[in-house]
Amino acid sequence: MIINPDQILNNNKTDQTLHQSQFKNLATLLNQQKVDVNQILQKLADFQVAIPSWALGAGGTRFGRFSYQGEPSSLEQKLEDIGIIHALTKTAGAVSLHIPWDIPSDYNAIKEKAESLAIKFDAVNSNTFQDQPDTTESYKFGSLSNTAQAVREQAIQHNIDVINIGEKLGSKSMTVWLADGSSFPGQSNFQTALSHTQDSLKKIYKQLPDDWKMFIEYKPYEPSFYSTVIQDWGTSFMLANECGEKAFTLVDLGHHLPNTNIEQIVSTLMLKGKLGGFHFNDSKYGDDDLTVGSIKPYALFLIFNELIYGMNNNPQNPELSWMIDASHNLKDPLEDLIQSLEAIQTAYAKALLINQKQLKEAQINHDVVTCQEILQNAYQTDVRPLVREARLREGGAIHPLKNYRSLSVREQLIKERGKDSVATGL
Ligand code: PSV
Ligand code: MN
Repeated sequence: MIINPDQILNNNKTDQTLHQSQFKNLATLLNQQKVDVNQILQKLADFQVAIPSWALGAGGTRFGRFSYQGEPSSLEQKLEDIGIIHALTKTAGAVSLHIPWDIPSDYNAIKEKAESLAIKFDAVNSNTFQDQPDTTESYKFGSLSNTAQAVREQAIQHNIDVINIGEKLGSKSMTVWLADGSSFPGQSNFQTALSHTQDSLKKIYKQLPDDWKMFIEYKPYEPSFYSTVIQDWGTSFMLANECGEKAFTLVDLGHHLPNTNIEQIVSTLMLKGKLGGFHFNDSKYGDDDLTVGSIKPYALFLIFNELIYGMNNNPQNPELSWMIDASHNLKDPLEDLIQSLEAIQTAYAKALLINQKQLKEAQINHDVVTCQEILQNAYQTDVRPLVREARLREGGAIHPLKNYRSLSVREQLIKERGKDSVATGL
């Protein structure tokens, strides 16, 4: 299914009058505060988030998977789903592929399809956390860190294959996330595992094209429950430094122990020019992969505050690769992704309202109360009309979710693909 821009235009007509008056009120208020509204609108329009190819179907838990009907069963259909989200939100202009789940059979056809939907190929992800039918070695006891050389070599080669696939599609980065670790004390020698991982990453890095970046993702636990080789940002940062200037740390919001100050991690990495990628999701307890902003929207706002500070003050840090990395067990995956995109834009818009000059002054004066007031005034501003206006100016829907339902997208997809189609992924 492909959404015709006229359908969106038509639907917007019903919402236009109310939206215009809400936007006008907000713009007047912001102008009084000397906020450059047009600049914020442009920043919102420019902010594009990659959709992971594995988030278009229903995810599962270890207790079961309840399929969502009309799921995409080919890469082409996955791109079409992202095309739908992008047409409505104008924020999802990229896809992040996971190999081997998404190896194209016809590269030109896939590239053409993506181009026709205004979708770019963002970071490609390798997968050495599952065994594949055509491989000889097993990753049960690790991949790049495995004590067996043959396993490490197979995993290194897989990562190189991923780079080659990404190159054919026009990707410019790869993400390495390892499930490597141990579940019982004594099972693994920490130093050996880390050394092997470092050597393996260096071998992959050697094959990285000059204009590519490598993102190294960390995670404290799961699937390993005692130790994980790349457990935290410090380990990832160290490995990225060891590899070289094209290697960076990737922060996934769900990959922290409870109450970790993620905004401070972001800030440190940007100061050191080593934050490369970002995975959005939300969580209450662990790597819950819930809809962005559904649990801790204020934390997300604080993270955006640091990201904006870094983007404005740290030329040593590259442009970031943004991606949603969530899983949908109960909701329509496309509706969930639309909600996530809305939450990202909202948090970004609120953080853009922070008067950085005033904040700095208050910090220098040790005026703690004013510091808090500045942050909370921005956070408590209802920025939804700004987000809607940014979308509208790009030809998107004022209310993407409402449009999604009124266009009966899911019903259409079920008609086209059937009730039993299942997307690849976890
Ligand atoms: C691991 O939990 C992770 O966050 C990594 O980004 C993976 O590649 C992704 O989820 C999908 O498995
Ligand atoms: Mn992730």
